[in-house]
Amino acid sequence: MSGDGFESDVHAWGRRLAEQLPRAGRNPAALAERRMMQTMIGDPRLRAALFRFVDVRPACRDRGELVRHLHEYLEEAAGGDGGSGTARRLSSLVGRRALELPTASAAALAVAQMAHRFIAGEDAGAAAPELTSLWQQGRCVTLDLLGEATLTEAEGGVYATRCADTLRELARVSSGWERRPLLEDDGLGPLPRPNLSVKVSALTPHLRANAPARALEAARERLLTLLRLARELDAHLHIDMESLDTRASITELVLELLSTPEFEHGPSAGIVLQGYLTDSEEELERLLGWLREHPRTAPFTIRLVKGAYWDHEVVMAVQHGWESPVFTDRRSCDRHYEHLTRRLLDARAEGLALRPAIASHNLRSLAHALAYSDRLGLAPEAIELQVLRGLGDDTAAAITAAGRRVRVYCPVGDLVAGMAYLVRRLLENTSNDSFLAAQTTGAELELLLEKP
Ligand code: 2OP
Repeated sequence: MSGDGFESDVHAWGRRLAEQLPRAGRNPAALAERRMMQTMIGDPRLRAALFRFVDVRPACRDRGELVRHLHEYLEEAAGGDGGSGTARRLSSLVGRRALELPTASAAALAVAQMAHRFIAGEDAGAAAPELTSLWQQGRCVTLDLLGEATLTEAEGGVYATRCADTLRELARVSSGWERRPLLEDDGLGPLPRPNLSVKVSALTPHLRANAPARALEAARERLLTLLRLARELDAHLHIDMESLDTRASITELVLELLSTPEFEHGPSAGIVLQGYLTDSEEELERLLGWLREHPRTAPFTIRLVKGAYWDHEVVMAVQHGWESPVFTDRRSCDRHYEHLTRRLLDARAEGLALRPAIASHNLRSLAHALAYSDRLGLAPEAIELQVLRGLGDDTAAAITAAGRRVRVYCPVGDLVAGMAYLVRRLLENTSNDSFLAAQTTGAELELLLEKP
C-alpha cells in the first residue's frame, strides 16, 4: 500500500482526528494527573515494588495474603532516606481500603484519583451513570471486571457470579438508552448494547499451558454458563487475551464452545488478537480459518490490540532463555499491527461474518485503519475502534466527532483487584501517542503520522 495516495489518505485521517482532540493545555487537571503518573512510573523503587507484587500474585492463597504482600512491598519501597513518597501514600491507601476505613490524607486521595481515572466504579451499578453518559455522548462500552489471575477455585466461582450479575445489570441499564444507529448496527446485524469482557484466568486458578484438566474444566463450565446467559439477554461476551502461556488454552476453549450447535445463532462473541506477538499473523489465519469452517449466524468479533503484557513476556523469555515472542522494536511492531489491520478488514470485505475492532491509542494506527476501511469501500459502521477508559478518553471524543464508532473499555472493581491492571496502564501511559498529538501541530503531527 504505497505510491497510490494511500499514505496521504492516512495522513488526512490523522489530521482529521487530531483536529478533534481536546487540547491538553486546556485541561490542567489532566496534565497534573499525567505528571503524577509519570513520577510514579519514573520512581524505580515504586516500580520494583509493583512488579514484585504482580509477580507474587499467583502464589498467594487469598485476598488477605495479597493485601499483606502489597503492603510489605510498598512499605519496603517507602522506607529509608531514599524511600518513595508515592509508595508511602499508596501503602496507606491500600491499608485503609483493605480495612474499609475512609481514606483520609490528601495524598491518599490523589492516588485514589489516579485509580479512578482508569476504574469506572466498584461495580456495574456504580459505573452505570457513566456508561449511560458515554452512550449519550455517542460512545458504546465494554465492561471489564477487575480481578484476573484468580487464586482459588472459590474465587473463580465468585468472579463468574459477578460476571453474570453484571450482564444482567448491563442489560437492565442499557434498555433505557435512546436509539443510536451507529452504535447498534454494523451492517452484519444488531450490535448488543450490553457488552462484557471476561478474563479466563479470573474464572479458574492456575490457568497455564500445562493447567490441570480440572482447572480447564471449571473454566469451561463457567464460560458455558456465561455464554448461555449472554444469549438469553442478547448481550455480547468478549474473551480477553492475557499472557502468552495461556493463549492456546483460552483460544481452544472459546472456539470449541462457539463451534457447538447450541451457540450457532448466538450470543454475539469475540476474542482478542495481540499484534505484538511475532506469530500473531498465523494466529489470525487460524481464527479466520475457523470462522470459514464454522459459519455462525452471530458474527464473531476480533479485537486487535497491541498487547499489554510486554514486560512480562520479555522477562519470561530471558528467564527461560527463549527467543522473545514479542517484537522488541517499536516500528516493526507498529508495522505488523497495520498489516494485521489490513488482513482483518480484507476478511470483512470478503464477506466473512467478522466484526473487526481496532483497539489502539496510537493515532497513526487508528488513521491507518480508517483510511484502509475507506479504501475497501466499507461502510463507516463496518469498523469499530476501541480505547481504554482513562487513557483514550480524548481519542474517543475525536473518533465520535469524526462520526465513527468507538467502544470504551471500562474496568470496574477495587484497587487491590485492579493493581495488575493499573501497573499495565502506568507502563503504557508514558507512550501515549494521542496525547502527544494533542500538543503538536503541523510538521510535528506529520512526523507522528509517519509510516512505521
Ligand atoms: C488489560 O487488562 C486492557 O485487557 C487489557 O490490560
